[in-house]
Amino acid sequence: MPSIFSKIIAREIPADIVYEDDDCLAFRDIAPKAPAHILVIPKREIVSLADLTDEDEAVMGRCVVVASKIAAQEGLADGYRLVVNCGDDGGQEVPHIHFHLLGGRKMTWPPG
Ligand code: D5M
Repeated sequence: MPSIFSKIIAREIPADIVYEDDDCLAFRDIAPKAPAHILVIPKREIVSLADLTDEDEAVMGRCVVVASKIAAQEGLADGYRLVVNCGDDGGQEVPHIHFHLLGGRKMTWPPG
């Protein structure tokens, strides 16, 4: 089932895109929770971590490498956090798997 992120991939709705390749897209979160808050997504429609299969291994690995490169581009030399929310208890709202890249401030632990 296409989500709002599929519409961003298709350029049907606008987004502040910071990176794109054949497999991944990254754009700024519309409701940032940190000075830098970027979402990195596979273009493939995967709902959540709970839906991953062996075929998704390469694209998910690619998303992590992309997040690392973006963090460097954003100047997050003091560190950052890469988060995936999964399902209701995990706080996932958009049913298209995504990494939250958060940085630019000191993070707290544990998350709420
Ligand atoms: O996080 C879903 C995230 O997606 C949340 O931080 C807001 C963000 N979001 C929702 N719609 C948009 C658009 N249109 N552009 C950019 N960012 C968006 P979750 O982990 O599912 O709770």
